[in-house]
Amino acid sequence: MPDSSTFIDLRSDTVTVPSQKMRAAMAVAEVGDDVYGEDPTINRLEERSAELFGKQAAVFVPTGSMGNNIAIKMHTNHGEEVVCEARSHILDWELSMMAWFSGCLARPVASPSGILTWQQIAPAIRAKNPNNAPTSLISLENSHNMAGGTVYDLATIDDICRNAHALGLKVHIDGARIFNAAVATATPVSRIAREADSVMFCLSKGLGAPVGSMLVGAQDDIERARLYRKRLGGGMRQAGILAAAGLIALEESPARLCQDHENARAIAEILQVDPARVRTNIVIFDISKKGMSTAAFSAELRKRGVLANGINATHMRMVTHQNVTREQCRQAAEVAAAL
Ligand code: TLP
Repeated sequence: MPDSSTFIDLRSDTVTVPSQKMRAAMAVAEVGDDVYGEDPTINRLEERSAELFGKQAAVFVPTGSMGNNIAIKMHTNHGEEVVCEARSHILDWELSMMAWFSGCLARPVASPSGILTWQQIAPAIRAKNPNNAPTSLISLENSHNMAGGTVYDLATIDDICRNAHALGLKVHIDGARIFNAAVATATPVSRIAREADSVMFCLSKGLGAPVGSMLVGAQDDIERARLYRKRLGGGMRQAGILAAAGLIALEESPARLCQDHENARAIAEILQVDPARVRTNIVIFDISKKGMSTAAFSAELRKRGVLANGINATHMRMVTHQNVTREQCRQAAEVAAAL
């Protein structure tokens, strides 16, 4: 077994570690009590995030999961329905928080690409009658994690938002990796987000900050979001230390995401995954012919110095990020291909 420092870690882009520049900025960050709105570094990060996304306001949250669940809460009432793709993070990976915290039911719509269209969503919207719980929110995941980092085109998002708004429904984007989507489609995040009511994005994934996500949206929504954040225990006081790294992530990291995308395509080629399907930094591959569980496959990879997880019984995932080189990605893919 290789020692832990030599593993090629492709389990997720959440494993990235902060750069020396981030650590230096963290050490000298100006801080204050953010629950009083007095942390100047957090205030700067929130203002800059709102500006970049073309929204009125933003709030710093510890995790993407918290950001998504605050968004769901602020757009819904108990007993309502949320339309989302069938493998979306808010449905499968957030511990039923939609039910537990917001009292809402997910109405999943399956799409092989992870990308929804209005034509697919419309039949899932409950007709207004005494037998149906009202639909209040549509949540889109861009890029779509479990579909392999797939991305929305603008026309599809705009169309969903226009139709949703005409029916009085809100649209949230789980943009944990929206900067990857922006790079893949050569579109500014402000344009992707233009018609949506809120966007959550993560600083702590491909952008490389150690901790933190942002929720952006309308002023009055974000004011309510601050109360929900406090209720969930997310009032983090002198967290400007974290925001300092977040500001560097926001300004500097998007420019390098194209390298992660190229590295993912290099992995895809070796594993004979159609590279056209790999638009961002995630490669998903089928090992069902191997007759081995994904847990066992992961264990075999680990013995050979590669870390990657299964996403279900038959499919493995590799995620590229700033802390793995092209050569390491190729090496990891060769190991998996040989297996
Ligand atoms: N995704 C993680 C795991 O939870 C699966 C990963 O390794 O990819 N939205 C999307 C689309 C995500 O992929 C994630 C994390 C989140 C939200 C939640 O972010 P955190 O982990 O900060 O709560």
